[in-house]
Amino acid sequence: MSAAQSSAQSQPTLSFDELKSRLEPFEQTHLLRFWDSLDSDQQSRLSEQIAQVDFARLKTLIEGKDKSVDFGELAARATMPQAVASDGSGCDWTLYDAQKRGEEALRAGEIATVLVAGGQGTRLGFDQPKGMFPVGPVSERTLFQFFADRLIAAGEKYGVDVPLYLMTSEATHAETRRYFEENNYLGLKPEQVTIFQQGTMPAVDAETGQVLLAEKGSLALSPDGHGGTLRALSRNGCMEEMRKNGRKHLFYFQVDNPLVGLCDPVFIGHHLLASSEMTTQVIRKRYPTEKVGNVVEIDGQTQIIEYSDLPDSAAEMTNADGSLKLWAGNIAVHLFDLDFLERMLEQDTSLPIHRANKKVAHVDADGQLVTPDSPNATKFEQFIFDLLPNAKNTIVCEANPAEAFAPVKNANGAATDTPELAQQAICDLHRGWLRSCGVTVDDSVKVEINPRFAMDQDELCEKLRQSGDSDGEQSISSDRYFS
Ligand code: UD2
Repeated sequence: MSAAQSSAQSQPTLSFDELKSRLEPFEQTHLLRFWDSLDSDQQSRLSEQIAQVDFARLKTLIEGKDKSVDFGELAARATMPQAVASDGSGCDWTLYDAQKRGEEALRAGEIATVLVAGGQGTRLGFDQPKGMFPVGPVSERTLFQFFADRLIAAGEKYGVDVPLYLMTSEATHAETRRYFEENNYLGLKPEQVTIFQQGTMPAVDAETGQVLLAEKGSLALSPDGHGGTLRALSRNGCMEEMRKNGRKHLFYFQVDNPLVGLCDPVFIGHHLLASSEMTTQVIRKRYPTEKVGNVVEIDGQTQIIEYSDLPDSAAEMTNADGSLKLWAGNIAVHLFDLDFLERMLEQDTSLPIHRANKKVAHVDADGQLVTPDSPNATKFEQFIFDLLPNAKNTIVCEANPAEAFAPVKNANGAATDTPELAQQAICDLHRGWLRSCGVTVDDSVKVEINPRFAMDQDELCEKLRQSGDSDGEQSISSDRYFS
């Protein structure tokens, strides 16, 4: 594993008086309420946590004095961004050109990848890091293994080791590291994988704005959202390392989508041929309130209105022909130019803050642990996609959800985004590939193709032809994993 890891840098422990004078102007001195009962380790942890909080900025957020946005109003005047369709229409070059250009960049080792995996998968009801969820319909491969296999396959195809930067949070870091270490980096080279931890933001009492204590000697901290990725990459030396190793573009994806087109040369090629600084992959939303951000154009700038910020009435707006107005759903696949990210870091471009009302356990003034059963706290998060309006020549590329999007979000039994539905989508896609190669396969048969066997339909047909397994003669009658 490369050197970068946890973000915490130890600071000298501040005295009670120093801490008090830091907190006083912001009316947060209650954080020292239990100071005298803490041992010296606990005191230094609390001191370190307090030293890392920008209380002036937090005050602005608590008071709501940062930009407040009327998303309904924005959506009403939004237009749709020009999108390159999956058949290649909507741009001045061909799919073939895009593929060649993307492959060139991959072969030249210009592409790095970043996987954001700091979330806790609460909705899925899985108590390990979500990447460890076994999603393979036949193989039971985990989500992490899906991504590793795809990177290995791309590496073999293009003759390079594509680096994986994997962002965790305090909740997922140790277990994720252990999982990679104990499983031989899932076949990747250890030096190809960098596991680093994202930053945190304190949770505050929704009524009073007071920062909550998770314990007598510890703030209630939560991950700062994937908007913290850029800061965390920089703090952990990953930006520098990428630069040193000649990387120019960063492929961003998230942990829950086994069908992600990781390192898809066509997507990379579109980005490069458009001279885009940030390119986003979208799907045509399947229903108005689908839980994906809405990619829109407002005042000439591409941006994303998150589903949770968008009133249903705006999500349901239609065009004269009855089609959905806000059709372009963000599937959290972005390609960034490293130059752009470095410029954003230099300018210290502050991403907007998004608020979420959550249940946060905390100790009260008497030192008693309170476990609320309704939301009591405000958490603050930043979103990486809010970088979009800052990027030049942004383009949006449409993908077919059946080929590129099967997120695992909710436990089986829910109506959408469950493991069962993702497994079905994987089997449907791979059955389709097999049939296109002339193989007969019944709908009831589960099939799964490891990208190390074939990355796409064309590779699969070629592979089957070589092994004499196709030409309409073969039929598959029981579940099969091609690996
Ligand atoms: C996300 C997108 C949404 C759409 C959808 C597609 C956001 C805010 N929204 O919705 O627009 O693209 O996915 O599936 O992202 N994560 C961290 N650290 C954090 C918070 C999140 O690493 O502090 C990771 C998390 O592990 C996951 C990803 O970010 O990989 C998305 O987080 P989520 O599951 O909370 O987002 P979701 O499904 O509401």
